[in-house]
Amino acid sequence: MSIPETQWAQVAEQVGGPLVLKQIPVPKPGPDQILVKIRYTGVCHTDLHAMKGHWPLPVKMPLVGGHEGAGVVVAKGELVQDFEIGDHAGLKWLNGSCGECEFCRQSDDPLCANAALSGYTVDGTFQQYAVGKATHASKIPKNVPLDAVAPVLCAGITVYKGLKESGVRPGQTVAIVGAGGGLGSLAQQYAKAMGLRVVGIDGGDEKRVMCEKLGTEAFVDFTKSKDLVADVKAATPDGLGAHAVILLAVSEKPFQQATEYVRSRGTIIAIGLPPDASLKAPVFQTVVRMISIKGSYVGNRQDGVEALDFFARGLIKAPFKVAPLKDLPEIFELMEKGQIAGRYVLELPE
Ligand code: 8ID
Ligand code: ZN
Repeated sequence: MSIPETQWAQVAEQVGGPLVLKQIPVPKPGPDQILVKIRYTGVCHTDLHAMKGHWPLPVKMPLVGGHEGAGVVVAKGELVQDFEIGDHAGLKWLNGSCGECEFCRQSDDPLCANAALSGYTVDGTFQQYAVGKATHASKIPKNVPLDAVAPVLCAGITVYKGLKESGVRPGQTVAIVGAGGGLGSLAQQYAKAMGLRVVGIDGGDEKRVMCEKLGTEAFVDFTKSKDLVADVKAATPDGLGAHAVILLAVSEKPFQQATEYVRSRGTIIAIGLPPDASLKAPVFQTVVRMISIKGSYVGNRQDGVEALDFFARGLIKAPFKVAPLKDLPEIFELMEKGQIAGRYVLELPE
């Protein structure tokens, strides 16, 4: 397989952008890394936060974003045993971790203080060739389509992990806030596959129609509802509220509101990362209704294997639109306005 010296990439030269489509060198894999020829890569709202410098975590600049990259292994370091040239592989947010700290030892590798993050602290997958640590890369079976699987590599794994962290059981109801976005569309499919009942919360008719197809039993439109709390409670089968709330929205308000419609004994899972936002909950209600509030951050390697297995078994079908790499700036604009139902997947030039 011939590997070129240079390649096309979308590069943010400085915090705030803009993005520049340009030729950059093809990276060389280190001893424990694989080089993946990326065929498709999803566009996550995290990529927009990274370029804009929204979070209190320093971002590499210049930056090649992207962390939902699916492609073919074209080179590997001498220590790599689990991948062969020609295998299909996925590069995720967690590009690598130390393997030695307490968190890595206990399979909480996303919590590793020295984790390398694709498209944030190291260059990601908005380029034709990207590297990642082999132990943290995902194996993708050859019969799995690389375009549809790309969003699973962050959005799918993250929502699957969040649903597990919530502790909900089959038959119980989960409220998914931001159901019409990238993570939200996949969350509905995972929830359905896990035997859960879904109340979807988002805005606009395009997202409502999509959510009703994906598994939402009752959709609450936050842009139209006059009493969101009452509407969400009324949408649960017995009117008592959701057993779990999965917060995927990129705005602060739902993070303040969720305690009002979660059921007593219920769990709120914060996943969305709106800039400068706080979680707020009334102490009295939280105590006497025994509400749990937790954060959930991507997934560990086993969560990745499980989430991909749901997909490979045909249980996860979420809509996505394919666009060329050059369209990333326009996709970011749509994303900022909340105008994307589901996920965009970029196709890399051959
Ligand atoms: O590991 C993690 N915790 C993790 C992993 C991946 C992504 C966290 N994230 C974060 C992203 O950084 C981002 O902050 O999850 C958030 C959602 O990512 P996304 O799904 O890629 O974003 P999107 O496609 O833009 O969807 C967001 C949806 O939220 C809706 C929007 O309409 C959109 O459909 N939304 C908003 I903004 N305000 C809402 C509200 N008040 C709302 N939906 C309901 N109520
Ligand atoms: Zn992501």
